[in-house]
Amino acid sequence: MGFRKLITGEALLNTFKNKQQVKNSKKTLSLFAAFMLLGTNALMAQTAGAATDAAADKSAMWLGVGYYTLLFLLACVVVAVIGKILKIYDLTLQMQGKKGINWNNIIGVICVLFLIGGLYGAYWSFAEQGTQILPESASAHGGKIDMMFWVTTVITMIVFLITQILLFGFLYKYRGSDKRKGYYYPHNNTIEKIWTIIPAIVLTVLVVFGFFTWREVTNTTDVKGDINIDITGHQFEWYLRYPGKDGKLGSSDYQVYFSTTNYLAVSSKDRNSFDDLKADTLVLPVNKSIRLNIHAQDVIHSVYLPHFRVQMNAVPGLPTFFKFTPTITTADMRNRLDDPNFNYMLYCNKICGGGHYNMKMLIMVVSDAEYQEWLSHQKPYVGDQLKKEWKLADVSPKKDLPENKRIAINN
Ligand SMILES: [Cu+2]
Repeated sequence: MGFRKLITGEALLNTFKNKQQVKNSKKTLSLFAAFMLLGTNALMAQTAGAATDAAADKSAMWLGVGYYTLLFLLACVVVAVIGKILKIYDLTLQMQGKKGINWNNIIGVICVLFLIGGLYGAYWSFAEQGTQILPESASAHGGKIDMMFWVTTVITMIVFLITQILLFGFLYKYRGSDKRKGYYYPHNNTIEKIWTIIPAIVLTVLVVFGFFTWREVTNTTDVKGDINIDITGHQFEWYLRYPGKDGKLGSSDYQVYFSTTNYLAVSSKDRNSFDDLKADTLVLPVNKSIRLNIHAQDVIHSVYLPHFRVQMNAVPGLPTFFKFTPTITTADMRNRLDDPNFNYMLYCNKICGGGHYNMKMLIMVVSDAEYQEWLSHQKPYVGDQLKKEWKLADVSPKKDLPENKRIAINN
């Protein structure tokens, strides 16, 4: 009972009038302190014991929940007690015939402090996290996407600064005072027009700017690209298929069943597929236009190459594509960033299931000569087993290289 009254703050005023209740609230506070100590000890015991089984983990979790709930309640009590102390102080001042606390001034100052703290927080996140931003774009079109990003960021930052300073500045400047009376000002058409039309124009410009940029990046009359690569998302990895010597990728067929030998459901009727190659690293020659043909076998995935400002959904049954030109080799980017361990990566950017977090692939951008060298060491997609299944023993006489002889360009 004392507990509930305490947090509502209802009893606290009486607390100072009634000795019995002072006693009660003291008891309650002591009880809280005991709980807190108990909670801390129990948590520490759990950590020290390093219990790893699930049951212990769960009980530790509930202990944590209990601990933070108590901490929150204690914080409420502290705020209520401080409030009541100030109230008593206020009343004492008034009883002595002095002016009471000017709450309007206090709240006005708190608003200004909040503004300063908030602006510092915004500055801090730019200063701290700003360094974690992606490096310069490594693709030909990436600069346009970056431009759009920066224009949007600058506009929203200007709006953020103006609105926050006006909001909290006005709260301070026009805080309650005995010297002036609030003016009832329900409506003004001019103001309504200004704050509707200006954001509408700015947003329209941003949307149109975005529309044209996206169109420029994706709508190209030459949809083929210098190199066609098939990329297929599957929970939770990516499969690659490169064109062989003919430079053409064989088509896949939705009527073909997936199997361990033909996991991309490639059509045996398309001769172009007979020399196609499989790979486990996305190796790209620099300054060549790359067309990624994007597929998915189970759920929606998303092909995301942040360093190249490329992203496109991989939708089962609906092949998509993205054409782009890498402009900076991995080695060059390592030099520019002064980071010998830097690597371009391809990620899945759709939460596609339990293994999504690890659905990634290494990308290497290399010179054309290095690319050709690497390509010559890749295994054919149509392996010996699949050749037998398709009765194609004579199609590709070149024998598969053993696994350990494949050149790892990523080292
Ligand atoms: Cu995925």
